Amino acid sequence: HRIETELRASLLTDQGLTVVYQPLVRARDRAVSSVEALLRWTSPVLGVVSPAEFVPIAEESGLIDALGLFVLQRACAEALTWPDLKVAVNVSAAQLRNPGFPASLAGILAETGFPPARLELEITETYLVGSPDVAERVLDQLKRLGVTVALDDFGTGYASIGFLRQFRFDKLKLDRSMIVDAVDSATAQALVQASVAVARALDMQVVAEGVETERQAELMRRAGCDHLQGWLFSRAVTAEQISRLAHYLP
Ligand code: G
Ligand code: G
Ligand code: MN
Ligand code: NA
Repeated sequence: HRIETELRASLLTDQGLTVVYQPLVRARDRAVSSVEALLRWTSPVLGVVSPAEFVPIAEESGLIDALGLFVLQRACAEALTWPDLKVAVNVSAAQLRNPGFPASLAGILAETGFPPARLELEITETYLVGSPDVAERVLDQLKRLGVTVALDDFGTGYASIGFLRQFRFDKLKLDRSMIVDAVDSATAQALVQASVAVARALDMQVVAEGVETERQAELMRRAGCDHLQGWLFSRAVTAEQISRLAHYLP
């Protein structure tokens, strides 16, 4: 596969792969509360390729381990210069299924000196459904390193109340599709409120993702979401832009 060949080359030469950061804001006052790291790739041969396209190929080809560690290492190194701002990194199911992952993560934290409490791992339910008991042990292992965990893309699949109870995520990220639907569907709105109630009962913070309009933001704030993320507030920006912004944090 062309994407696989080029991605391997970019990883080997450490060229063309960058990490950008999208701010999350506190719903109450819209102060920046954390950032999500997002991978970007400009291949010298293929041009800009979206992670939506190359991450699945990396997962199938086994490149995801190296790619995932690249993002973690880069995010930890860059975020070290931003006082008190937490950084969330997406970790794919295939990456978590590698038994060496927790040790690799511990190595990156030790090498960069990044405080584990400032790192959050975003995990999708795809990882949990296959073998929930293995997943539970791995998540416990990761949490013992001092990092926090967020359940990403909630509302798109099969995650149940039982799952939320078993896995003890620190944060629940409501998928953009739920937020879009809530604007003109009372049912969708009720589902957001119910999700917030479940999260509250389990002591999880709630994030509304993909907020693009003022109307959505206000609706999500009133529904009880703690944090908002989306183009209404900011697109993903460079590490340098985040570090400049960090001077103005509360
Ligand atoms: O940032 P963007 O909308 O282009 O991302 C598209 C998809 O790729 C999203 O599902 C996002 O979670 C995923 N993605 C972006 N960066 C990373 C990454 O560093 N690791 C993994 N596993 N997925 C990522
Ligand atoms: O799967 P995950 O939630 O990690 O995906 C995050 C993706 O959502 C990123 O690729 C990011 O570019 C995208 N994103 C962030 N904010 C918005 C938004 O307001 N609208 C849309 N359509 N996408 C967004
Ligand atoms: Mn995410
Ligand atoms: Na998401």
